[in-house]
Amino acid sequence: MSPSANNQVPPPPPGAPTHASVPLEEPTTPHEPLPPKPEQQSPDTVSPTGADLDAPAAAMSQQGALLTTSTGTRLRDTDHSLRAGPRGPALMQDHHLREKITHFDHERIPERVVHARGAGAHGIFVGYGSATDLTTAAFIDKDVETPVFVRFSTVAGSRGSADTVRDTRGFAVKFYTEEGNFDLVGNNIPVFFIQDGIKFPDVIHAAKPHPDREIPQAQTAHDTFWDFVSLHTEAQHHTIWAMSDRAIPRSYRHMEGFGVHTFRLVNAAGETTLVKFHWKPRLGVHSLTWEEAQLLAGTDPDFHRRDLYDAIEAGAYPQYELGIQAFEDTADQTFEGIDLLDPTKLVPEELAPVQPLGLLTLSGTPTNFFAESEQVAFHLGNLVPGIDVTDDPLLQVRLFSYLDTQLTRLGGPNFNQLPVNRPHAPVNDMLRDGMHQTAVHGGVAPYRPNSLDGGCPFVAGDTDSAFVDVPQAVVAGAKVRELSASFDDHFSQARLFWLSMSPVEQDHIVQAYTFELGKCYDDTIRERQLLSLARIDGELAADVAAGLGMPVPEVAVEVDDVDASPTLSQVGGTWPVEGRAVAVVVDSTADADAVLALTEQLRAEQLVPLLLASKGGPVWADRDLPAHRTLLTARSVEFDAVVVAALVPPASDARQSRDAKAGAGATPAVDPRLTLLVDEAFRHGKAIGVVGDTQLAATLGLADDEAGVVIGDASSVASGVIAGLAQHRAWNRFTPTR
Ligand code: HDE
Repeated sequence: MSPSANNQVPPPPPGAPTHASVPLEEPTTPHEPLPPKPEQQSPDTVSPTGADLDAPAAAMSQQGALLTTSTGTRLRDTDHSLRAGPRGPALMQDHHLREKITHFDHERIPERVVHARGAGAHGIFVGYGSATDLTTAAFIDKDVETPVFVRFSTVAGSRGSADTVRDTRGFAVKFYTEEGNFDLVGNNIPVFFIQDGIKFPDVIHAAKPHPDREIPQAQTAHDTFWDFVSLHTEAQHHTIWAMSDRAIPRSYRHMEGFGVHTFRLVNAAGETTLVKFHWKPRLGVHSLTWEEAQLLAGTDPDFHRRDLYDAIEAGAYPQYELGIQAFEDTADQTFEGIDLLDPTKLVPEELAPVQPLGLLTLSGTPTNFFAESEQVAFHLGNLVPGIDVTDDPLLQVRLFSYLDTQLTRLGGPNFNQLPVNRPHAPVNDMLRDGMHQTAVHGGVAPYRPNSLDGGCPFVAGDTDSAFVDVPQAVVAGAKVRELSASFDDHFSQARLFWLSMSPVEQDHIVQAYTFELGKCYDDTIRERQLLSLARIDGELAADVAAGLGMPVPEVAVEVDDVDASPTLSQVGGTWPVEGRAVAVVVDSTADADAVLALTEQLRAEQLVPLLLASKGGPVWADRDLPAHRTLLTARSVEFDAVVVAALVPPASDARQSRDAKAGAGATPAVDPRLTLLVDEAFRHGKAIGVVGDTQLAATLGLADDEAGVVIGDASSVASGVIAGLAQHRAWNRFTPTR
């Protein structure tokens, strides 16, 4: 029977864009994307290795026991190219050779133009539910668990540069929330060099190596940097932070993080609050000394990366509390006279305390560094409902830059499809095609409105918890290239920072300025920077000038009177010691049982004791306990504390020709590298324990009335070292100038 005979609608002719009925009016009922036409097929949904999508994660990229080509053909040989006879030329037909070499030739992608050196980790964020009156953002609701990926970084150095250089650290967090990805792309310093993002290429050009010789790497101790910051005095506040101990953190686990800019929170009633985001490390904020940082850059350039991954592997999971400083959203967007849109200004915590929102725990190291740490793409435009941006002129430019930079770095517009960037929320965008497209989109109408795909996708309504741009009034005015006068003060907060430091920290700042300017060639640049220092503090300028052998500058401008913010100082308090490394110096004469009990006591506090002996292999003949480090391979800077359980006599390589650390002196009773280790640990203010009596300790130049030195039996030494580590350093071993 023909269809018309019983009034059935005939099927559309082949080629019609849809088999669904197409309404005259724009569709009004949202629904899931339409099913494909019956004859439409897609590639099977398998992983890049042909595994089912519900297979274990490892099988997604590698499966089967045998080597294959990238298209799954098993191979019998990958060590010999196909050639015309064993001594003949390679043959062009050797596809395996060509595939292997060609892929290798393209393994590198451009490194990040800034923050190239970094390390990422996985974790979980749990909300406290403490700010639900300020924002609708669901991930901060009580007990909501959100997976995150964090990437810590330095700014100036190349991808292979050392971790411990003096620099600002990046602290970028991607929250995979149920409402979409939220990226909080911050730094470990709460203010920035410049007020307007248009200067970013300039400040980075100045900080990067000189363009002619491409030196120095990952350092600001050179003329172009100081030329820039002395000419653009808005940089002086960030610069004094960069000259402080904040710029040489002990580890990523001991750093604060800051969103820097002011953000705007929106609650369910549409009310707004201005906020600054903070991350507070549970282990406290602690730094290296400059000498440690320099030695580490050679001894272990991966020190921070190793520390992060070792700590996670040892179960000492780094934790940071997310908090906000909240301010009324007034028309002038200022708080206590501080312009909240000026990214070179902080708000002292004494004036606006940080309110905790939730806890981040880093519990996973990457499986593949490239796929995760290299390919992660942050963007502070990745916001969720309840969090919006402000008109901070630095932030506004960043909104443009991050998306743009990924196109070059990750080779096209589909970088959010890379595994580490994929949201955990359902995605229904109308972005199509492009390089490296991995989605097989259905439908024929990726535009709105449409009637062919049933109107899909619909836009969210009032009750769908969608992102709403806050209808913030824009201050009308003429188009100008200028900042408001409230951005003009470049010095008072640099002075605030200086006055907030303890005398020891002030000495470190003097030393850092003197070191950095001392490495400049140009006297005029030094002089110009001294003029800025004089506007921060006369004594600071005088001390640095003295170190440089230059006259103390006279400034006509009076220095503002400001209150200090004691919370900015790192000195004082006691902190958890998890993940700290302790060298336990041993040889076969040490009491093995006592040493084992001591290491157990340290491990119980989640410390990492490492046995250090004069040579590798088992320390005691009757126990299977190998030395973890030797006097040749170790340097004091790798450890937070040292316990000497044996006075190791000079080993066979304790001679200058084998290990320059041994020096050229006459053969002493104790291995000179042990003496050096203890001397360095002492001058860096580290906790030092000696298992034995004061006479034995005196051989190493240690007395028991020294701060942070404990001498006694194994158990009291372990307790003393733990107590010393809790203060980070024996601060009163340093005699400050002031
Ligand atoms: Fe960035 N920044 N930035 N930045 N930034 C980048 O984006 C930029 C700024 C920060 O681990 C780049 O994907 C401009 C402030 C971090 O992957 C690039 C301006 C703060 C990271 C870029 C700033 C940051 C970046 C390079 C001035 C602290 C590393 C690669 C308007 C609040 C993220 C990339 C990661 C990375 C541009 C200023 C933090 C080029 C134009 C202020 C932590 O897009």
